[in-house]
Parts: sequence; C-alpha cells; structure tokens
Amino acid sequence: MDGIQKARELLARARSIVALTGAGISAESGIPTFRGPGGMWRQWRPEDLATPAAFARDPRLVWEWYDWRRGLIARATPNAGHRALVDLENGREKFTLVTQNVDGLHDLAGSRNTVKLHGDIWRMRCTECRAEWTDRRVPLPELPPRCRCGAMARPAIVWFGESLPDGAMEQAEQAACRADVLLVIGTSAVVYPAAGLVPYAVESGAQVIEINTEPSLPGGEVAYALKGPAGEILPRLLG
Ligand code: BJW
Ligand code: ZN
Repeated sequence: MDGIQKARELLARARSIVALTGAGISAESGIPTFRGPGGMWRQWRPEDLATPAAFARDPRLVWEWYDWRRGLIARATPNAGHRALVDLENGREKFTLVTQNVDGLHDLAGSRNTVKLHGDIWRMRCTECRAEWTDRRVPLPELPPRCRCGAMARPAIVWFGESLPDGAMEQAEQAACRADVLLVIGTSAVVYPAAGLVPYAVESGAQVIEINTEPSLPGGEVAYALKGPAGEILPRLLG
C-alpha cells in the first residue's frame, strides 16, 4: 500500500480534522509563495515590506507591493486543492481550516469554518481610528489609501512582530487539540505562532499528514509526508 492509500484510510477514520494551509496551496492558482524557488522573499526583504517599521518608513512602497499582489490575487481562481478542502468540510461534522494565507481563495472556493491567522488582503484598517473595512478595488485609486477620517489606511494583515487577530490562535489551538488528523498543506511551517500548531496537535494526539512539493516537517512529527503539488495530492487523498 502506498503512502497516499494509507493516509486516505487514516483520514477516513478521523472524527475531527484540522487543515493548516500556507502559500503553497495557492501556488497552482498563480500566486507566488514567500520562500523557496520563485518565492517573494528571494526578490524582496521581509523587513522592507512586511513589518510595522517598514510601513512607518515608506508606506507608499509597502502599499505598492500590496497593490501589485491584490492585482495578482484578483485574477486568480481557487484550484483543485482549495476545492478538495471544501469537499472534505462538506462531508465532515468536525472540520476546521486554519490558514496563514491572506488571499481569500479558500473563501472563494466555499470553505466556511475558517480561521485566518494572518488577516485578509481585501481588508483595510485605519492607522488612527482603527476602523476596518473591505476594499476590493484593483488597482487602488490612491496610494496610500485613506480612511473616512482622513488618516492613512494599512492592510489588515499581520506583519512580523505583530500579534495575530484577537482570538484567532486560541480558536486554532482549540481545534488542533481536538483533532485526530492534522493536514499540513503547502507551508514551510517556519513562521510562529502558526508553526507551533503542528507540535501542539501532535502532543494532543493528532496524526499529521503533510502535503508539500518539498516536505520538511521533522520526521518525528509526521505520520505521512506526501510529496507533490496540493492540487494533485489532495483530490487523490480524498477521492
Ligand atoms: C507547495 C506548492 C504546491 C510550493 N503544493 N506545496 C518563535 C521562534 C522564532 C521566531 C518567532 C517565534 N515567535 C514569533 C517569532 C517571530 C516571527 C517569526 O515566526 N519569525 C520566523 C520567520 C523566524 N513571528 C511573528 O512575528 C508573528 N507575530 C508574533 O509572533 O507576534 C508576537 C507578539 C505578541 C504580542 C504582541 C506583539 C507581538 C507574526 C507573523 C506574521 C507573518 N506574516 C507574513 C507576511 C505578511 C502577510 C502577507 O503580506 O501576506 O505571512 S510572513 C509570510 O510567511 C506570510 C505567510 O502567511 C507566512 C507563512 O508562510 P507559508 O504560508 O508557510 O509560505 P512559504 O512560502 O514559507 O512556504 C510555502 C510552502 O509551500 C513551501 O514549503 C513549498 O515547498 C510549498 N509549495 N508549491 C504544495 N503546489
Ligand atoms: Zn480612520
């Protein structure tokens, strides 16, 4: 029996499932990942674009990067990997999707019970009055965009050194500690606190199935490491 077959049986027996996704699941929709070949951090430095200090130094530069990414994402559609997770959710009573992605492709595919750890690229937040709103215009008519109160807006996204949205990590941890199976899909699992969910779920009794073109979780944490693109492996795993 191959790994996929065994992992499929493990998944079929599971009563409670959590999927943790990262940029790799959207790669087949044409959205670049952060790390690895073709990753955005090969071209730009995170400290120039994805920290509060970078935004304070040069908000226009940071907004140009987000406006470019919003354009890419607006043209993208969910792929077979996103759709397979919707099918999995529809067939199960206890399913939680925890995503590090900000692209909204899980929403577009139809996922419902979703925890967004790093925010949402279509949401804006005022730097002064903290108001939040959705703005899907591509490109944005003015950079940096402004709040109704006149102050500058920022993307409602979690940058390095910032805390995660209120309650998001708690919700993810609650689901992870109840999970029989944790699917870890298309993430390098190096960014904390999200990456900490994997050992946390394992300590709580979950078995881990990793799906990645370059599986990299420590052997001790993983029951099955399935090497390949999520858009191919996930439909086979569930089919
Ligand atoms: C495929 C594929 C295909 C490709 N199919 N697979 C503990 C230890 C060390 C450091 C820290 C720690 N705790 C906190 C830190 C600091 C920091 C951190 O983790 N740094 C490490 C990098 C060293 N964490 C933070 O700062 C976090 N905040 C925090 O901890 O706050 C504490 C605090 C408390 C109280 C008050 C104040 C503060 C915040 C982290 C925010 C991350 N933000 C980013 C960018 C902004 C969002 C955006 O603009 O989009 O989020 S970083 C970037 O990495 C993005 C992602 O969500 C995140 C994770 O990346 P992901 O998704 O794993 O993507 P990749 O590219 O890394 O991997 C893709 C994978 O897919 C690869 O493995 C490929 O092989 C694979 N693949 N094609 C399947 N077709
Ligand atoms: Zn405001």
